[in-house]
Amino acid sequence: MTNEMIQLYQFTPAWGLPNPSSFCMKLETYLRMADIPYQIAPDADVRKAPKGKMPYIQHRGRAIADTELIIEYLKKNFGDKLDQDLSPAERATAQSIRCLVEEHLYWAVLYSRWAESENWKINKQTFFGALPPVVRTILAEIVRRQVLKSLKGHGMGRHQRDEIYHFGKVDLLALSDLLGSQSFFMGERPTSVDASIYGLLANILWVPIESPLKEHGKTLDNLASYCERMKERFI
Ligand SMILES: N[C@@H](CCC(=O)N[C@@H](CS)C(=O)NCC(=O)O)C(=O)O
Repeated sequence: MTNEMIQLYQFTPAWGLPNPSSFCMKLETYLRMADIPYQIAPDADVRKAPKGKMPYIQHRGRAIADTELIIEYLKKNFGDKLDQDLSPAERATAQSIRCLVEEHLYWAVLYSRWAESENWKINKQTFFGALPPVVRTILAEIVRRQVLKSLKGHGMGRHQRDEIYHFGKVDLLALSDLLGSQSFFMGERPTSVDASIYGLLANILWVPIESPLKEHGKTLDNLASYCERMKERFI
C-alpha cells in the first residue's frame, strides 16, 4: 500500500517557504494543485538522488527524477485535469514560459545565491547547516565549486554580474507583461506552468537573499499579487 503513495524526496523547508529550492517547490505545488496524495520522505539526500538533483519521487518501486519527467508521469498515472483543456498553441506558450523560468531566469537566481559572497553565507547555512561542522564546511565548498562550474557550463556564469542581473530583470519584466491582469499565466484557471513560475518567483521575492532580481521583482506588483494568490490557493 505504501508503494502506492508517492514518496517525495526534496530539500528541507526553509525561510518560511515550502522549499528553498524552486524545483522542489514547483513539484510540491504541482502535487497540491493536482490533488495527488504524497508523503515527504524523511531520509531525502541529494547524494542518493538518481540524477544527483532534487526533487525526485518513488512510486510503485520506481524512482523518477526531474520535475518535467515526474509531472509527465503523474499526468499519465493520475490524469491531467490542470492542463487538459489547453489548446496546442496554449501548450506551446506554457512550454516556452517554463523554459524561460527554468532554463534562464533560474540561472541568474543560482548566481545570486552561490556566487555572491554575502548571499552564499545565508545559502550555505540553509542547505548545509544541519551537518556536523567539519563535514559542513568541506561539503559546502565542494558543492559550491560544482555549482559555479555548472554556471560556467550553462553560459550564464561567463557574464559580468551586471549582465547576469540584466538578463534576470528582463525575464521578470517579461513574466509581468505576460501575466498582465490575468489571475494565472494561462488565464483565469491555474495550470501546471504556474507551479514552475510560482516556485521560482517565491524563491526570489520571499527569501532573505538580497539581489537586484529581488529589488526589481518587488516593483512588479502583479507578480507579487500572483504569488499571494498561489499561496492562498495551494499552500
Ligand atoms: N531539471 C531539474 C532541475 C533540478 C535541480 O536543478 N535541482 C537543484 C536544486 S534547485 C539541485 O538538486 N541541485 C543539486 C546539485 O546540482 O548538486 C528538474 O526539473 O528537476
